This record gives sequence, structure tokens and C-alpha cells, in this order.
Amino acid sequence: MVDLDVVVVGAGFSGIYAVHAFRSAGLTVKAFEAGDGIGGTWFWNSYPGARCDVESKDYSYSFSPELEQEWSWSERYPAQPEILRYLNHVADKFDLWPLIQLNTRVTGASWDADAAAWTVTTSDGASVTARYFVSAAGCLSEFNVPNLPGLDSFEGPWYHTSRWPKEGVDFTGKRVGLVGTGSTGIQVAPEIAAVAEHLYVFQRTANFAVPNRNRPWRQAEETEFKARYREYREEARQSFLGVPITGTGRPVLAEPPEDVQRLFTQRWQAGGGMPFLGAYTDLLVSQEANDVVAEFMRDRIRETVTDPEVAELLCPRGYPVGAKRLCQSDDYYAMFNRPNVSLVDIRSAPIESVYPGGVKTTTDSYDLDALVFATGFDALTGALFAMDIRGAGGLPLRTAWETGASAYLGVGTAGFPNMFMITGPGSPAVFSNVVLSIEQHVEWVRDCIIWLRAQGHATIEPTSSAQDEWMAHVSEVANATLFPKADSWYVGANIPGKPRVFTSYVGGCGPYRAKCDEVAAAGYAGFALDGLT
Ligand code: N01
Repeated sequence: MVDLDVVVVGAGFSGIYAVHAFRSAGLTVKAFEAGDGIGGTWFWNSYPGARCDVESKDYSYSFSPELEQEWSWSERYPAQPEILRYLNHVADKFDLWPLIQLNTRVTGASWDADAAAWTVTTSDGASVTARYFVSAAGCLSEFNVPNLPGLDSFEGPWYHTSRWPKEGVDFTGKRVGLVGTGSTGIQVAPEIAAVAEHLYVFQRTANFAVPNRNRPWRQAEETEFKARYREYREEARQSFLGVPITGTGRPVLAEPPEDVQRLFTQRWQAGGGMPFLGAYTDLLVSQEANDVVAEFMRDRIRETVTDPEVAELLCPRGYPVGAKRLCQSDDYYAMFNRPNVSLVDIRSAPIESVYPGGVKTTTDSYDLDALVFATGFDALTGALFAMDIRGAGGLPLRTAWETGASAYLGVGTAGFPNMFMITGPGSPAVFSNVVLSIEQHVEWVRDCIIWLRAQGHATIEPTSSAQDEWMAHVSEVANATLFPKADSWYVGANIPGKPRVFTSYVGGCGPYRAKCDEVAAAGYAGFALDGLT
């Protein structure tokens, strides 16, 4: 006797929609969530300044026209507290709370071939069995703190942005060190600088950031937009990024330079990263084209930051724009004009150690009262490896993916029957408006389970050959772009010892959706059913 049809790991955007979709399809389902609230990324990353870089009208569920009509976003880009309120509203509206167990981490899951079911163990010492095991644990969940000698001896408090104290932190009058200048560091820095006595930004790699131009979402604009929401969502589903973007459709290298400057200036003034990189067709595939946009952006930094030496240090070099996630901020670069902010170059003089009163680099010491790490995540695989997942024959997922993650369409992996991943490796998730990707994955998995039941199949798993073929395609598409060309979490370069593999599908959401639909229409081609190929 199996307890449930489906166990879902996590109650972020993915898990919340998964429990709703599965229950609506008549399946018994339960989600386990480690946090004491729902929201996933938006629950944990409550640091000051946390805000989504996808517009609120896009970064929201599309599955319920009623929900999208009744919910009003207050700003163009939603801040973390508002997204969390939205997700709690969704859970209330669709009565999802009975399906979610909070404060419970999934510690392991193992496949029992005889029972054709998963046994899932949780941090409260309990276990439950289910026909299907669905990880909705997120791509950026396992946070990463650098292994700095002496960190234990630091006398002040230290924080990782992804585990921010819910009661907040008061940096007033404090000397604060911030390590990390990715999307998170760039958001939190101006907030700390506004109150701290002094902020030291320890920069290993300078990052590109475009302005947000965040502003309130006006009532008239909202009403007008909501009148064509359905049409817009359909366009988004078929689009490349999950957000319809209008580009010129032409390569930048074929354009007169003054036209290029005019268009980039317009898009810089309008704000947002996607329209900027989507302006021309070759920006993410040709280094020469990418250099044009990089130089435009470096010019904006030089124009903003008054100290030319600091400006030069802030100018990113050595990797293409977009190969690390393009950051968005209205005030990061200008923050360096404040007298209480110093930029510390830890590329040329790395951090050597932490001492009780501060941080020592190879050339200087910095006395600090508090330290903030915005040092990112063990992305894509970290949350999966944090659970002891064992597939057919007891094979640990860690072993199966020793040389890099591999999954068919990003939803399933060979040797792990009846296990699905929402936004897994090999999917376009992190290169898209992830909410639309999540909906597509969840609906595909839901339809697959319904089909399996209707056809009387007990198990499904990808064949190794279909998986290898898909991952070869993922690599081929990625290698035709500049995306793999930076040391970023996209390739696992931020985690010492992690295999360097680019596992995201950058062929676009629309084509990916079409491929998934084609596989389903062909009776789940590339999957073995009931253990048979
Ligand atoms: O993490 P990151 P993040 N010593 O990995 C540095 C999403 N997100 O949390 O570049 C010194 O990008 C590291 O330096 P380097 C978004 O998808 C979205 O900022 O490796 N420094 C880098 O500067 C994003 O991409 C939003 O040389 C060390 C930083 O820490 C993803 O989350 C907001 C170090 C890590 O940058 C992750 O962003 C926030 C070390 N040992 C996040 N280790 C929005 O929607 C790492 N670093 C706006």
C-alpha cells in the first residue's frame, strides 16, 4: 500500500503550483518544505534590497485568469516582501495549506523496485511512500559560504544573504564588509551603505549591471495591460525567454554605430536587462558584437563613478556581457561616490584570512564589525545532492552525476524511475522567466502521470540514449553562444571541485515547449515504460 501518488520537495513557486496542479488532476499529493513559511527563494532571500529582475506582470502565475486579474502589483519590479505576500495569497486562494508540511526537510528518497514506489524520509524522522517523487527544490537553494581561514574567530556577526534574519539587521554606525558582487551583492550593497558607518565591498570579479528604472505600476497602465493579459501570456509562452521582447532582428555589427548608440541609450534609459541584450541578434553569439555592448556599459560606469580608478576597477573585463547573469540596479555604481564606501580589489590581493576584528587580504587589513556574504549558491544540483536520492539498484544521484548533471528534457534522469525535476538540469529554467518555465514543467509532469495511469504503466524513466542525445543537444546549442564563457554558477565554476559543465538549455522556451509536447504526443518518446525500452 503506497501512501501517496506524489511527494513534492519544496514549496516555492514550483512546489506551490505542483501541489495545486496535481491535486486538481485527482492525485493525492503532499509537499515538504524546510522553511517555516512557503516561498522558497523568496522566503529565504529576505535581505534588504531583494527584488526580482523580471517584471511583476511576467513574474507571476499564468494558470489562473482570475488570480491574474485580482492581484495588483505595486511596482514594475516586485520586491521580495510583495512576492512573498503574493505566494501566500495563492496558497490561501487555492486552499493549498493542507497539502504543505512546513519545517520539514526531505533528507532522502529511495526507489523500491518491488513496490514501484519511492520511500521519502524527512527531518522529523518520518517516512512516506509515493508513486512519484517530484523535486521542486529550486535551482538556487543551497547557499555557498567561502571557506575562509579564521571565519570562526570573527567576533562580529556574519550573514549569508540567503539566510537573512527575519527580524532584519541594523547596520547603523557599523563597519561592514560585503563579499560578493553578483545580482545579490549589487542589490544589498546600496542598502547597507545607506546606514553603515563604512561599507567595504570586496570584489573578486566586476559585474555588468543595467538600470532597473523601477517605479510604481500605475492604475491606468495596469487596467490597460490586464485587458490583454491572456493574449500576452500566450505570446510569452511561445517566446524565447518567457517574456516577449522586441529586438531589431538585426546583428549589431551590421548597424551604423550611431544607430547602435541611440538604441542602447534608449534601452538603458528604459531599464531592464532582457530588452538590452535582446536588442540585436548577435550580442550573445559573437564576441566582437558582445564587445560593442560591453564597451557601451563600461562607458556608463565611467560616466557615473567620479573616481576614475574606482570606475576602472568596476568595469567588467575578461568575459562576455550576459555570460554571468546580467545584474540590475539603479544605484549600485553611484553608491561608490559615497565617502563611506570603499571598493577593495580581491582579485589582485585576495582575502587571506578573517581575524577576530576583521578581514586580512594579502596586502591590507580591514577592521569590521559585521560581515555579509553574497557569495551565491551551489546552483542547479546543490539542492538535489543535499538529499540522499537513490534510484534503481540503490544508485546515489551524486554517483550518477559524478561528471556532471544529466537529464532528459530537464525533467527526468536515467536510473531514477518515477522521479521528476521541476526546472532540472537540461531545462531552460534559469535562462527564462522561471515562473512560466515552472508552469510548463509542472503541467507536463502532471499530464505525463495522468497518461501513465490511463495507460496502466507503473514506471517511467528516460533511456540513457535519449538523455545523452538531449544533453549533447544542450551542449551544442550552448557552445554556439557566449554563455559558457565565464566562470559562473551556470558552469559550476563558483564551487571548488564541481565539474565544469554548462547544463542549461539556451535554445529558447518556445522551442523547448514544442519539443516537450512532441515527446508527449509520441507516447513519451525517449522514456522507458515499465522498465522496458
Ligand atoms: O550569486 P553569484 P548571487 N571569494 O554566484 C563572489 C539570482 N538572483 O547570489 O564572480 C570572493 O551570481 C563571486 O565572485 P566571482 C540570479 O539568477 C536574482 O549574486 O565568482 N568572492 C560573485 O561576485 C543570480 O545570478 C536576483 O569572482 C566570492 C558573488 O560572490 C543568482 O541568483 C537577485 C567567493 C556570487 O555571485 C545568484 O546570484 C539575486 C569567494 N570565495 C539573485 N565566492 C534578481 O532577480 C563567490 N564570490 C535581481
